[in-house]
Amino acid sequence: MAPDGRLPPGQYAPRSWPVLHYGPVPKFRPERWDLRVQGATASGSEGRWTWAGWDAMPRDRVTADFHCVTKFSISGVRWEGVLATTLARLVPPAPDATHVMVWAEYGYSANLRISDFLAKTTLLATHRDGERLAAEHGAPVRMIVPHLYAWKSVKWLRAIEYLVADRRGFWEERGYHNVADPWLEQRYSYQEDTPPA
Ligand SMILES: Nc1nc2c(c(=O)[nH]1)N[C@H]1C(S)=C(S)[C@@H](COP(=O)(O)O)O[C@H]1N2
Ligand SMILES: [Mo]
Repeated sequence: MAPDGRLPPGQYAPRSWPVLHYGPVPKFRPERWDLRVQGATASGSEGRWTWAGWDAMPRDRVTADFHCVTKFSISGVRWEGVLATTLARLVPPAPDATHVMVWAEYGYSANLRISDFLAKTTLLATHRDGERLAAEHGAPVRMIVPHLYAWKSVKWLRAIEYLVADRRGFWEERGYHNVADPWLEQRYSYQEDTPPA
């Protein structure tokens, strides 16, 4: 939301929070779950957390709006989880990393510029409004990138891959915008040919 309470252009506030995703809701099996930080890490080796390790990580809070490209926006969601900047301190990207691919269960993915990943409000969330995320909203961990359209807020997160060259994720390959700034209404990939005035 803008300071005066406005939503980005073309967005509306629905009565309740929709559940939206492609494919089935994965079953969370703590003993099989891990979270990996891979690709172009500074050390050259991968970071990996088990569920017990991840759940013991220090958590921060971010309150932000949530904007889906199908035009619903949810205002003032209180998220809690591990800041992306915290993760990047623990497993730093190589100096030449420019983007990240965020990977979910079943191969869903979304790409981010490293600057969007390292934004102050980008969070690997386990909680919303003080409660653990529901399965359909991405439990146990989902990405939250509040300043971009919500297809970048990957549910059922399993890996962060640092990239030295950009690659398009699941929706970015299927006609959605590579960057996805809702204030610039960057909805579709054809808009990439005509930069905003
Ligand atoms: N793994 C995964 N994450 C996903 C999606 C998906 O299909 N798979 N859909 C995205 C889209 S388009 C939106 S709008 C939000 C919806 O989040 P919600 O269901 O918690 O409202 O999840 C995003 N994260
Ligand atoms: Mo969406």
